[in-house]
Amino acid sequence: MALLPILRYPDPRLKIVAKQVTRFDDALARLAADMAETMYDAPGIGLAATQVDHHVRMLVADVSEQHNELKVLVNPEIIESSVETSPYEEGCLSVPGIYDEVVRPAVIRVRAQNLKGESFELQADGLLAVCIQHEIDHLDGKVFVEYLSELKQNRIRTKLKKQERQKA
Ligand code: K1U
Ligand code: ZN
Repeated sequence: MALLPILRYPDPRLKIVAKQVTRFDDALARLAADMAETMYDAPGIGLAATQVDHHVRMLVADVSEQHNELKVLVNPEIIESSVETSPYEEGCLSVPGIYDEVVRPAVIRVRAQNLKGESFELQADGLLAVCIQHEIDHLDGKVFVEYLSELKQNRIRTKLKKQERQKA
């Protein structure tokens, strides 16, 4: 297993729309294992393949307190969303140190495949629903800051550039 480098916003590769997975092979299983290791190490509660520069529709998530309920979703699709919405102060491993409120459907039903290519459905609410929607946005080339005002997005870009300069 390996830790993978995470792309930082506004890297243009975060805008690439990920492709459907058609091969359920050892390479896909290895990528899922590396993504899980990278997510736990960060630490985070989710990670999309896009964030580690692999443009395939796969995400990992674990919102459990014990970090022992890993979910791997291949080709995830939201098939139902509640009308009821709920706000959550989101973060993103590609936008370090920035947290802001995003309003999303409170409950979702998702259809996905596992690493063997078998289809399953799951219903999610609370943090899992937020996390899965955030990760599917990554697979569609969207970063959560795009829900914020242009003014906030400009401030975030300036702050991240400053962070990069201080690191160098
Ligand atoms: O997609 C990502 O960059 C991962 C992101 C997922 C996420 C968090 C919060 C709301 C929506 C989606 C993160 O994991 S950011 C880090 C984080 O939230 C966290 C880290 C350690 C413990 C608990 C939370
Ligand atoms: Zn993110």
